[in-house]
Amino acid sequence: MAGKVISSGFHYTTLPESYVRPINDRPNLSQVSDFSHVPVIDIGAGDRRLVSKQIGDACRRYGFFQVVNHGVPEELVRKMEQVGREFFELPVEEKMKLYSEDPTKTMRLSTSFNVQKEQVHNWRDYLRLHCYPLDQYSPEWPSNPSCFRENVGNYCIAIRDLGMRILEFISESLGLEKERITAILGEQGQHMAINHYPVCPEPELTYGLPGHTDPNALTILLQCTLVSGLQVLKDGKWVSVKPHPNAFVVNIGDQLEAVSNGEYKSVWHRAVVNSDQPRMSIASFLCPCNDSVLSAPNELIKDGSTRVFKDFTYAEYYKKFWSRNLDQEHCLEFFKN
Ligand SMILES: O=C(O)CCC(=O)C(=O)O
Repeated sequence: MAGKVISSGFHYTTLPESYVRPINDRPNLSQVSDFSHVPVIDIGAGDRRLVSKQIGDACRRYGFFQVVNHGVPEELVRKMEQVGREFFELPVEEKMKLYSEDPTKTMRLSTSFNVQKEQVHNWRDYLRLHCYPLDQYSPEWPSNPSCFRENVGNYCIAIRDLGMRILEFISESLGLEKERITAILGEQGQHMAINHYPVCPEPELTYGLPGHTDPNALTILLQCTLVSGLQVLKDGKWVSVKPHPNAFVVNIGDQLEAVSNGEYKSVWHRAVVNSDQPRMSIASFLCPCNDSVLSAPNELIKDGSTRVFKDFTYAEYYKKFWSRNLDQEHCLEFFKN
């Protein structure tokens, strides 16, 4: 079992065979440009109409944006990063106590993406946590490092609040009442993936995470330590999203694409690795309530437009998502009318 995670302390000089992608499925890093146009939106600016317009434009054109002046205290972010780093520095035997390949588990350390389904592995270890309701889930989180639960819990509360504020802006940007989208999503769950990408001996041959879209509603990503790695598909080309100091990267997940009747896109993105330094990213996912029906509100079906997607529950969607490999066709395709 201990051989399964790559953050084992072992120093790799070549990439193990099971991580090597076929030639037509490699990151082609030299062809990736820096994305200078990632909208960076000051969401504390005060002018609600302007902020929701900027967010709406970003959702329509890119499916993602960065937010600054977001109200999440820097101290909370620093403590979250620190405890995430300390966790992955623990001895491998300690970490492996939490290892599982079962995606239905509410707390687990794992590796790659879906080890039991995929053909080629990804250069990533991750700690996946359910985070809401906090009182229900935090007692099962790692107790080592000792401040893990406190630091992660405080971060989760602040991120959830930020996510709800962003969803209100998104709702308004679609011309809907502020609470309309959150009402459709129901009592939302919250998950977190602390992604650790160790130094990779041959980054040209593999991915940290291959291209995928997110199955949830909204993702709030912290790119730690300002090491680049996130890339987004824009107009058919992969572009790098350079970390912006004190910013979170926000992207629309599949459920917001469905609820917006396809107006906002859940974009393909991926993580690449590098041979110089490890990288950590912390993804927080807001997920609709399991039995919420993800259906675009009638207000959005106008001027002769039709419903792009069938009605489905989040539980149905999530099951389908995890039954597949990550980089197959867009999971929403299965739910189109
Ligand atoms: O590490 C990153 O920048 C991307 C992470 C990601 O896409 C994910 O956790 O789903």
